[in-house]
Amino acid sequence: MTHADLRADMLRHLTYSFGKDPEHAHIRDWRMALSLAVRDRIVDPWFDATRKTYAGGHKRVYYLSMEFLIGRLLEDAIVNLGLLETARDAFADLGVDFTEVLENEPDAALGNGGLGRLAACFLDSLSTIGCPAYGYGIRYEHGLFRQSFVDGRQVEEPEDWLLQPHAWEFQRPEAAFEIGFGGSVDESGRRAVWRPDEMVVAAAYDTPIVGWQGRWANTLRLWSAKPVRAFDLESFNRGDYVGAAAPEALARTISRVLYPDDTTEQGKALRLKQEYFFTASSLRDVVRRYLSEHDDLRAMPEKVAIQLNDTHPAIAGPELVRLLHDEKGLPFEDAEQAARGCLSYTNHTLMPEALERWPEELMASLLPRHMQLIERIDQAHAKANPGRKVTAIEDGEVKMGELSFMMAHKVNGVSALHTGLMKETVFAELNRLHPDRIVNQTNGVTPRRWLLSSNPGLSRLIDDTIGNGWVDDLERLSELESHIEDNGFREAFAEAKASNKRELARFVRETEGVEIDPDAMFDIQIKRIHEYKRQHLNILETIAYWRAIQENPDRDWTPRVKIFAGKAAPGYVFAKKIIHLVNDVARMVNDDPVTSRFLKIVYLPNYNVSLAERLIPAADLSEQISTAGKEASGTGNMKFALNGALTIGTLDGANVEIRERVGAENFFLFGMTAPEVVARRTVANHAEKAIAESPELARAIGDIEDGVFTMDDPERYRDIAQNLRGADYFLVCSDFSSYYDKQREVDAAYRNRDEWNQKAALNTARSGWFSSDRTIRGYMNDIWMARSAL
Ligand code: GL2
Repeated sequence: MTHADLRADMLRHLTYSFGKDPEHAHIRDWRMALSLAVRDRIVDPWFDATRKTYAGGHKRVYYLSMEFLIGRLLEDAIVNLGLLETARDAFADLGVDFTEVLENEPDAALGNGGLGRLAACFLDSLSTIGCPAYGYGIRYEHGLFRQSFVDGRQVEEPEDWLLQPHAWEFQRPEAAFEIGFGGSVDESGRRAVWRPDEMVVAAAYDTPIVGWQGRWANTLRLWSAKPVRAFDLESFNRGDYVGAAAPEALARTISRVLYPDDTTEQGKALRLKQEYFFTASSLRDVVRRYLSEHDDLRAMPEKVAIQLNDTHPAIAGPELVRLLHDEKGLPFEDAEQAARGCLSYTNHTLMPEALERWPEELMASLLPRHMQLIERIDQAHAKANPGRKVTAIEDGEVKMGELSFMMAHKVNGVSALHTGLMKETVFAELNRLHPDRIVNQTNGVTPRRWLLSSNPGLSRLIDDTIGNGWVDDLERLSELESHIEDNGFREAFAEAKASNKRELARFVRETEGVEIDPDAMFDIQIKRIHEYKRQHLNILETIAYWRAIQENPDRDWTPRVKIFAGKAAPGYVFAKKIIHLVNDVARMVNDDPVTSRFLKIVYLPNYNVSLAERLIPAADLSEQISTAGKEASGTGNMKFALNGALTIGTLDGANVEIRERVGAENFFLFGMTAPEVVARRTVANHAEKAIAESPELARAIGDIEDGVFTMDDPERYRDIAQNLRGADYFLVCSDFSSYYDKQREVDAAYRNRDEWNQKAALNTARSGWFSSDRTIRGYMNDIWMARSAL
């Protein structure tokens, strides 16, 4: 396709799809026109993929996820179709700024963080590999809230990406299911019959997801909740206009908002409704599709693999048993076996407060038949495993992790360390009873978005050095290693980074009004705010460094810019305080005439996928400093290493594997190991002792307590200081010295810029294993028994 063809297609859409004269087109009109022109190119490969799947009788993978954090889709599609230059040229002809067009697209923020972004990377890899697959989720009207700061405090505003027409989806009025809630179970007949007393319609919206070079495209099918009857005419005629619109409002509530918290479980009825809503519609769709080609439901596992992304869709176990047993008439045992043959479950966290448990009472009132089936599944498990202690129901609650485990043929963790801990802790007994069930699949990230498209400078250099085979075979980055000795290559590598940093400095100046020096070290921590991720460890170290510079301003300090971004759950008071603290410290430090040559702090608001794409390519140092044993994997850590940042981190999650691969000498390790963390917690007054041993830490905490950063309100951070001096569950104090000292090693290392560049380039060259293509192949071989249809 030439740029003239693309331009003609855009002009046609502008005119005939949107009724706009090019003379009066806004950036948004151009963006929509380009999106439709690009989408047109995806439809044929998409249809082809569906035809091939049917014709070849291929097994299909169904990825059920409450979250798909896909971000912008236009550039991704353009890059995968190889149309980047074509589109750039088409806009040059038209005199329209292409970058502005791309940046006009709102982020689809249908996820909280790593778990949702992983699902999006998996979609890209499934299509690139040509594995027939569907992503199933919820079409939230409001994705993750928009964050801004007022006097340094986080303020949340609703996100409304669907207020404008969405270019990528196709509505499927024919694919709709009625989903019930509540009611009773009639057991008078041969089969139990559930009679719900509330019904909503699940309506499907399909987005094609095209893989690298347009060879294959899968479908992301998102469900939107609608009323069975849109409008209550009777109420309207009575003059009750609010009542007339009530059915619509009530039904729509289910797919209205994404819950903005991924680390605590609040057991809200609406959340359980959301979970059942999308799981039940997806499973009905799966069974319908299977029966359109086959008739033996017992053989379903040969053609159907269903992955549960965390326990959010865990109700899939009982629901699939219900469909096969109650509705299709299979004996319970056969239904259970067929369901288990299809289902597998990914665990993403060991933190007890994040593991879902639902009150039996709530489950029984919202899903009465499912509650009965959960009991039956649990009893069957007890019978098959005499003497077992573990149960799916305990203290009046249904434990969704245990239920998922019992109903899955495979259960996986997301990094080697996490999978090991899963076996030893949360699922210790279940692992003993089913020793082959738990497997590891270390997370990965798509190189199309996280290198090729977000870091064009570095990508070009890699292409010029080893060709472009790395894009769908990322391990080929290892071919770069032999070039690292070459001065010319190292300089070009350094220049790609420097150019990304200059671009970020411009962005920070324009959006925040803060001047940062592109020659300083860019030290970046971007992720959700949580005590276990320890942004407060980072800011304490920053305060200590600031004091050290103040005391000795004539020393030759290594200039740094500390960059933070990330949202706190609206109800997570401590996390919000951490944000406020960072902003307060930033204000003081950035204005300090003595130190500001050496140290700047920037907290960028509204962290999302697009901002990550801007920040990661410009990083020198990646902060991965969670309390060991708490971060299941991390995926940001992989994106940074791939883009040539060095990591400062603990032995947690995938950091362990990153360090193994990039080499211990190219990774700044600090802190306690997971077993040391457990032991340290038993030491009386561990925090107090750590503070007594570190004058830097004592002073930093003292500064916070004395109101150095909060002259207007010295009490503001009392509770943070108290927490640090007291329980300090996440061991910020105990890891402080090790972290502070390691940061000084980082300073020294950064001064030898050539050696640093070499280490950075080695990080890129050795990160090929962290491609989500590798992860997906692992799932296909070890869990789904699925093959590429290409
Ligand atoms: C998470 C884990 O916290 C994170 O370590 C992991 O990388 C991702 C993806 O496996 O899953 N679990 C979770 O609930 N969220 C995560 O990011 N939100």
